[in-house]
Amino acid sequence: MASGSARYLRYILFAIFGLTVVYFISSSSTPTLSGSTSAWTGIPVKAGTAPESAATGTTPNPPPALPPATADGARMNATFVTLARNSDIWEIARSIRQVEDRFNRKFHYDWVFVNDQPFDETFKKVTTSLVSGKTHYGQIPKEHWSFPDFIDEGRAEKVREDMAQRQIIYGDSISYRHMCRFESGFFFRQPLMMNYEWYWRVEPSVELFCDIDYDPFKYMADHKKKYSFVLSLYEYVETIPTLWDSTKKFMKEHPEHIAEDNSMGFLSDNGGETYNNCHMWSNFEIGNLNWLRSKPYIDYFNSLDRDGGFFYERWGDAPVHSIAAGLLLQKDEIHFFDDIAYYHVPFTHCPTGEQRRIDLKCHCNPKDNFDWKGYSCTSRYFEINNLKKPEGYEAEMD
Ligand SMILES: Nc1nc2c(ncn2[C@@H]2O[C@H](COP(=O)(O)OP(=O)(O)OP(=O)(O)O)[C@@H](O)[C@H]2O)c(=O)[nH]1
Ligand SMILES: [Mg+2]
Repeated sequence: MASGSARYLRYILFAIFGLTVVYFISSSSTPTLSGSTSAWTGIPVKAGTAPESAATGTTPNPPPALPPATADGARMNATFVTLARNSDIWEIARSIRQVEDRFNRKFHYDWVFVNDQPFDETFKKVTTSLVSGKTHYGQIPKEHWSFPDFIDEGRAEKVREDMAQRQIIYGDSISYRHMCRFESGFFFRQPLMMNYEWYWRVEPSVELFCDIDYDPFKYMADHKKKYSFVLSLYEYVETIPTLWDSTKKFMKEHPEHIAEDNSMGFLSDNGGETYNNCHMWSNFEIGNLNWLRSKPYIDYFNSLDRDGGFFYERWGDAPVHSIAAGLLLQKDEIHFFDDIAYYHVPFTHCPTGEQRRIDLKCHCNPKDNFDWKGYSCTSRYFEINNLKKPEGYEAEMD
């Protein structure tokens, strides 16, 4: 009896010990939201990874189910950014869904939305539900979305009337001009953007056609890239008749800002005498915000802004960003993301090469690929950078 009781006691002690071990193991793997460590990865979060406050609100999302799948688990100090109106909600919802499905559901980067008007509840509710990172909503200050005092509004109005008559696309629009000026000179200095180092611009109604299983922000940082593109083309010259004259004036005034090994060969066919109108399409961009906030870029933007072409012509942010990247950056700081397959009406970038498209699970039609067509400037990029064009490009030329 006595030895039987001792055996029972031993069983009970073993059971208590076992339960205690199980308890400690399970409680130490339960995520905790406090401290400076990522709750889901155990990886220390870099200071300034995300802004703490928003100009008009921040909506935290529930914790993601999966840890970020970057190569070494490190997260970049990066965000998506979208300029949109409340009426763009269903078009931007489609873009977000694509970006999430192809990339961000594995990475959970934040998304900053900016607007010249306050965002409404529907916009915030729907976008927050779709983005797997944190969402932030900001209103653009008046001085970044209005005529500067040095602009003659009467002259600007006459230009709009004339462009309307000549049926130049968006030629009669004031808001389109504010948009182009904002994207050229101000989006990267909004309070919500100031804590980030990298951005990925997304517009309404764009499509992504292939899986992106690595972190393009990290790729940019690791390879010392500052600006990137997927589509390039010739600008509609009627919208920028004097942009190159203004640029040449800037180059003369600020030779110290011009990079030695620049991409002038992409922008000009005669060593800089005239502009060939080639630009990288800025509705897609992954880039470095510190470069846009640097003195060379700001000096260039201020010089263009003073010359008035955002209002006296209809300068687009795409040629402005491209000329800046082409002249102020070393040519190897500009990256072509061949593996990011993309559509913005009316052009498609679909990677060349069947095996590549299969590997990336692409669903674009290779016939739609714009890269090697006559109106694309991507060949020039390959030529000035001595890059080998992918096998099979000749078959996609027309
Ligand atoms: N808040 C706000 N956003 C705008 C306004 N106009 C354009 N946008 C945004 O600015 C970006 C560029 O505008 P788009 O109308 O797409 O210009 P686009 O790409 O040259 O022309 P589309 O071929 O029509 O797409 C988009 O993200 C728009 O949602 C505006 O007046 N207010
Ligand atoms: Mg657009």
